[in-house]
Amino acid sequence: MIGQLNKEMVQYVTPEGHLTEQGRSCWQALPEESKLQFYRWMTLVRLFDRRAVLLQRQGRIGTYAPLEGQEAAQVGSALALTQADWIFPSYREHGVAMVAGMPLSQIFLYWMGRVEGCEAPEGVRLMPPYVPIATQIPQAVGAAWAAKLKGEESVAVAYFGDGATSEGDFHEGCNFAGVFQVPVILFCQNNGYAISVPFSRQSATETVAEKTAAYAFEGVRVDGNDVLAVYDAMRQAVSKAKTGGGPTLIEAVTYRKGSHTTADDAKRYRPEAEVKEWVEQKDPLQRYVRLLKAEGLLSDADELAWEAECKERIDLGIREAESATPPPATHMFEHVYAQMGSNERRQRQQCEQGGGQVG
Ligand SMILES: Cc1ncc(C[n+]2csc(CCOP(=O)(O)OP(=O)(O)O)c2C)c(N)n1
Ligand SMILES: [Mg+2]
Repeated sequence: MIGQLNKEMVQYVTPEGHLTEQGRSCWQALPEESKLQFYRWMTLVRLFDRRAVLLQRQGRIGTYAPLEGQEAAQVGSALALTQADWIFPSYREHGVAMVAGMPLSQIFLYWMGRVEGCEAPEGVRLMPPYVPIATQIPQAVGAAWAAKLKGEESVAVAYFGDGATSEGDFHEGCNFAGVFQVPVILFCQNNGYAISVPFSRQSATETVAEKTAAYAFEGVRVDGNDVLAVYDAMRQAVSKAKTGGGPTLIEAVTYRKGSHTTADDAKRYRPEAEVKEWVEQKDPLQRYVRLLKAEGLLSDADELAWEAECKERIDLGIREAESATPPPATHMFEHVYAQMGSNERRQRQQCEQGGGQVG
């Protein structure tokens, strides 16, 4: 609630896979197909992620930012959006991108360093991944303001991490969103770390959600490994924004099971017991599978069949990405400067003279 410090964490499904009281009413209102969609997307996202790490190890992609552990936060939130909504992701939001309609081949292409991986298909309102931390926040706020001025029924969502809340862009975005009451959702996946820096060294407040009290809009703290709770929090924020109720910040409390990127080693800064607890007891996919099985909606055979289908889709995505025509080397000069300096112009010329092909 506005003005209150929100430290409570909303949970609909316990780590054991049981519905809480709040969870049960949400569950009962959902059609069976939607219940299965959460599972299907989380599985596809997880298998994609594991495969991408392997491809990086084989030298077939450059660097990769793994998301395993954050599937529920991404899938639950993205499934509450429509094609009218604008998405401003960070570099770890492959799950959001997939649900939004980005083909797997293009997500692989992005991590192969290809510009084709940045351009979403027609009708998919997904920006390229933002690597400079928090820059997407004021941009999403601006897009939401534009939608409001145009009378468009859409929201803009900025996805970012806990580390981004230490940046000025976060606070400027929050301030503007609160003053102008724009239809924006600030979706923070608090995975506990900004690379090696724990949340306690980034923030004097215990939670991200409570920070919105200073900007006079609602902050909601939700169990980010609980797909149902995330979906419902996002659904409510979207509906509020579309009916003139203004911004919401959602803090999804989660954990990345692996390293920050394939260039990092998380063992050097995270206690083993902490990792073990999140991996073995709080896993978002296992928790949801337990619920589906207890409710008789999923069998072991269904699971195997869906995993096989995911594998086929991922294989196809890799084949498509790897068979894309290699770019001319001169591509490295594109999309960086509006006007190139004399050094870059000279280097580009040399590159062209050298044949301009790579790969
Ligand atoms: C403006 C800026 N400063 C520093 C970096 C280097 N950097 C890359 S990722 C990262 C940590 C971000 O942590 P968080 O926002 O929690 O997101 P997470 O990676 O945990 O998803 C930093 C500091 C950057 N990309 N941009
Ligand atoms: Mg983080």
